[in-house]
Formats: sequence, C-alpha cells, structure tokens
Amino acid sequence: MNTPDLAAWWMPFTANRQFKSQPRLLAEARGMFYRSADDREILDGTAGLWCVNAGHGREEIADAVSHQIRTMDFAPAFQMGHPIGFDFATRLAEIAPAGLDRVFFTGSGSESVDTALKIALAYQRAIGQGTRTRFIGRERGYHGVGFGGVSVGGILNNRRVFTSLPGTDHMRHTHDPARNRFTRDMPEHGAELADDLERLVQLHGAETIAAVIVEPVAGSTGVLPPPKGYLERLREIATRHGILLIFDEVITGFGRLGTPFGADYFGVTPDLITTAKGITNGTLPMGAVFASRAVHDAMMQGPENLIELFHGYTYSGHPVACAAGLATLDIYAREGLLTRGAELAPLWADTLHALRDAPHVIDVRTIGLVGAIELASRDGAPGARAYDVFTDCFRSGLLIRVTGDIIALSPPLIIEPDHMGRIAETIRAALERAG
Ligand code: PXG
Ligand code: PLP
Repeated sequence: MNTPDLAAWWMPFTANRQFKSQPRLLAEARGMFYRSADDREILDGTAGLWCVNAGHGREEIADAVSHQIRTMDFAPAFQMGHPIGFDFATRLAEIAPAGLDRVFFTGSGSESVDTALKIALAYQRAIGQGTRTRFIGRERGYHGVGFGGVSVGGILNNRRVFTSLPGTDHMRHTHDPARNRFTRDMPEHGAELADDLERLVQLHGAETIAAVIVEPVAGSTGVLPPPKGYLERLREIATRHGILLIFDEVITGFGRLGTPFGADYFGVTPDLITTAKGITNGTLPMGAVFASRAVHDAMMQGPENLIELFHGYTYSGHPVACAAGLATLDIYAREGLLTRGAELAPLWADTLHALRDAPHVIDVRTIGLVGAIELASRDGAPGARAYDVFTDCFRSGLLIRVTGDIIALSPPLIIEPDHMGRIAETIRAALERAG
C-alpha cells in the first residue's frame, strides 16, 4: 500500500495524532464488506456510519448518479426548480409516516436538525405564538454539530467548548441500567421520564417553548431505546401544551428498526422528522425534513409573492443527490429493505444477547437492526477498553463503532445470518483478549 500523506486532512471526531501514527485506511467497499488499504476484507458492522443501509457499491446508484451528472449536474433551487427534486420529494412523501408528506431538502443530518428547529420557530410565529422561542432537548441526545443541534444535544464533550443557543433546556435521558439491563426492544421501566417535559413547562411556561426534539432511539450515545409508553407520553404532553414534537430520525429513518421510520415502529406521530444518511444509502450527502401538513400549511398563509421560509442551502434538493436517493428508494422497495429488519431482529437479538456472558459485558441492548454491547470501564480509563476492542476487531476484519465503553452495531440491512455470527465471534474473541 502507498500510504498517503496524512498531514493536511484535519479529521473529524478523530484523535488526529494518535490516528496518524497508526492509520486505519479503507479503500474499497462492496456488499457487506470493506477492503482495507492493506488489502484485508473488513465486515461492515456499522453500515459505514449508520448510513449504507442497502450495502456497498450498488451499481444502480452509481449509474443513476453518473447519468444525472451528465444530464444536469446542478441547478439552483431558489426560485427555480427541477423535475427530479419534485419526483424525489413525492417518492419520499409516499413512504413517510401518514401526514408527514411535505419535504424540505438539506445536505446532512446537522442541517436537517437546524432546519427543523427553524421551521418550528417560524411555524409558531405564523400561528401567532411568537413568544415560543425555547427548545427542549434531552441528555445523551445527539443532533449533529450545528449550533442548534449542539444546543439541544446532550453530550458534554460536544457542548463544553462551544457556546449554546440561549433558551434551550434538557429533559433527563432514559438510560436506566439498574432497572432495564439486558433488554430486547423497549425497556419496561421509565415511561414517567417523559414527565420531565411537563416539569420544564412548569419551569419555563408553555408559551415560551417552540419544540421538543428527541431521537426515537438515541443512537450515537450508545443505543438507548425508549421505555415502553415514553414516546406516547411525550407526544401527549407536547400536544397538550402546543409544543411541536420533532423526531430526529437521522439514524432510525430508512428501515433501521424494521419499519420505514421510527415513528412507524413506535406508532407515535411527531410534527417534524429529520433525516439524512440512509436517504442516499450514504452515497452522497443529503438530508430531508418531513413536515406535517398542519405545520406546512400554516406557513402558506401570507401574500403569495412572499417567500414563506427564509431558509435553504445551495445544495437543497441537489439533483445528483436526488438521483442517488431515487435509485436508493428503488433498491429499498425492490429488496424490501425498509422492513427486512423486522424479520431479522429476533436472530440479531439472540446473537448479540448471547454475548452477555463474554468478559467485561455489563449490558446488551437490541432493537431492530441496532445493537449495543456495554462494557465495564477500566479503572480510571473510561473508553480505553472499548477502544482496544475496536482496534482489535479492525485487525481481525470487523468494523464496529465505539462510544465511551459502549460498542454500537448497525449493520447494512442486507445482512445475512452468517455475517451476524461472524460479528459476534469477532467481538467475543476481542473481548477475551481485551484485559
Ligand atoms: N441526528 C442524529 C440522531 C444523528 O445520529 C446527526 C443528527 C447529524 O448528522 P450529520 O449527517 O450531520 O452527521 C446524526 C449523525 C456515531 C455517529 O458514531 C453518529 C452520527 C454521525 C457520526 C457518527 O454514532 N450521527
Ligand atoms: N458562505 C457564503 C459566503 C456563501 O455565499 C454561502 C452560500 O451562498 C454560504 C456560506 C452557504 O453555503 P451553503 O448554501 O452551501 O450552505
């Protein structure tokens, strides 16, 4: 392998100096596998970064992208339009949870979150509720890295250096290992934690709160499925107080739980849904916010010659990303991938829960085709053990994600049972070596 010069790329969410002293480089990808730059096969246990839901190297997407670049590489979407953008929005609306069929395009999950927060403010003002400017997030929430997303997010390291938007507050997270250890699907205990929204209403006044944002299943902070009844309760409290409910489905969207969206899985309908990642199978950067008719239509009231929402990105509805997205939706439909996770979830859960007796394992959580294996931390060195397991797995031919001492798994939705076995065996062997 010709190692590239590593100096210039200041890498994201990476310990740059440590990484560059011992780089892990991926060079090719096909189906369930990467190939490392030193020519080893690496099983993809993370769908890239929770995004390559249909598996790697899909020819149909490559062809659609190539064709679109040749046909029309870019077109502005401010006071202009292009058919493929409308076609893609229509197709997305068809698979969206009922009623959430108005689509605003962005370029990433972080942009989707900022967009949804801004729509919430604009909507509240449009209906004469302009005092509602506050946002409620949740501890251990991840909503990307824009200032809006960081402010409603609940991850200390993502927040401490950066100033937050004023007027944000947080509910408690729902992770309660003492009561809910080794659960499959939704934990039994914790629905009452949704009452934190009621508490914050009592503290700040409902008339100051525009929206509450949560991930239906917190992903990046270690796979935290919602307790039974929690999301229903949150919905009820938000509705009662005129607060918009935003589901951040950047991870749970596009089949991850075995339903098209998390809203479908849990049977709870939010007012806005943020998405990205799987929308193009990770091939091109894109995101979308799905808005309810009520939110959308409330914004379509003033004089028709005025722009209703002063917001948008150069790349909103990028035609090449739309082409990738349409080809992706075709694959999802043809191969039944938006619901395949439901068939595979029981075996996936069995496979991961069988690791409960492996060294250092203190919890296993599974839902849909997501899983987490939580490890006891080494004394005085949080995260060190999981990092060792991560590098060991990579050497042994498996890509996993770790956050703190939690291993997070989210394989492509084309996974087969033998891949699951290989994931579990590789992790077990790494845990046995992990000290
Ligand atoms: N919301 C949620 C729920 C996410 O998971 C974002 C917003 C931001 O999306 P962008 O496209 O701006 O990154 C995300 C992204 C991890 C990991 O290791 C998770 C994400 C991104 C990178 C790493 O868990 N999620
Ligand atoms: N900064 C400058 C100077 C710009 O002109 C623009 C867009 O025109 C932006 C930032 C925003 O870029 P984007 O629309 O890709 O988010």
